[in-house]
Amino acid sequence: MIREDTMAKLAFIGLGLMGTPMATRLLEAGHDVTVWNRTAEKTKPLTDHGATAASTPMDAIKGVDAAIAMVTNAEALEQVVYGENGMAAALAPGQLLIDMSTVGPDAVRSVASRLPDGVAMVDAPVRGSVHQATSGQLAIYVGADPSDFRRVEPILTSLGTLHHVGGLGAGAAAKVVVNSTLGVAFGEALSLGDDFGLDRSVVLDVLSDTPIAGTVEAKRANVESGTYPANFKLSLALKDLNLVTEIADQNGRRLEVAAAARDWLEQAAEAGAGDLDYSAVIPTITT
Ligand code: NA7
Repeated sequence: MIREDTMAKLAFIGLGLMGTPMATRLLEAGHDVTVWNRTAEKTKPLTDHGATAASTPMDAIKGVDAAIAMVTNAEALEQVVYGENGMAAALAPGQLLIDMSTVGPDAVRSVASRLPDGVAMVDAPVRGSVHQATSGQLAIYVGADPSDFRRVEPILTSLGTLHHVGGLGAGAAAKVVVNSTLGVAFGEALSLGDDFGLDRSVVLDVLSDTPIAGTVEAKRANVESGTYPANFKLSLALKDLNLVTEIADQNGRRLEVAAAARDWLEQAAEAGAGDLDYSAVIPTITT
């Protein structure tokens, strides 16, 4: 059980662009954190901050109150839970598995359905990227039973603002809904400005005063410099738009805007932009 009067003992699995600042914040909040990452070198910044590095996910979760996974996709989550030396082999009654990756509700429920008796699962994917992860300003969409929500609240609060959106899987669903708006409207607006012969900086200025202002502000430097260092990888945005179009397909629905966004992202990924920031879709649209 999580000791509400003290800090928690945690395992953090997955030290990518998001996992590294999130695990760092949990350490800074005073939690006792054991980390594991597939590429072992990435544990160094965390052990420098006082984390313990484990050699397998199974070792990482021994004796912890809760294990947090922050990995690429459903396949990676499956691997760290049920793969060789995965967490499931050592998860014990009373422990809690918190998935903060964006994998969709089906994957969350599938993982949860096979956990050992007495092990609870919560889905808690996040909106925001490296900057918000570093400053503890993520939006966290939590799918959990009320009692499990009360258990995760004191842990996740140092990472951002929690939104308890329903039972298991609801957090994952809310995140897919949020990312369905991860659109390409910005890129299309820029290309339209180009077609009209407007100056790029004028177009950026006028778009800064519209409902897509947040995106314009966050990505303006990328557009102006023509460089797209990853804050949120384009390949992950494509994964999310695939989750959107899959659920729509299952319901016999065609979401035209999401389908178009997915197609643009796929073209950019095929052109080699998968590891760049998702805003690297813009040159695919504008050229
Ligand atoms: P990154 O920076 O691409 O990091 C992905 C992490 O997932 C990284 O630690 C990877 O380990 C790990 N990973 C990927 N595949 C596997 C497998 N098969 N087994 C174990 N670990 C794996 O992504 P972000 O941090 O930006 O995003 C994480 C999630 O949040 C994602 O769902 C986003 O959509 C939202 P590596 O370092 O490559 O060895």
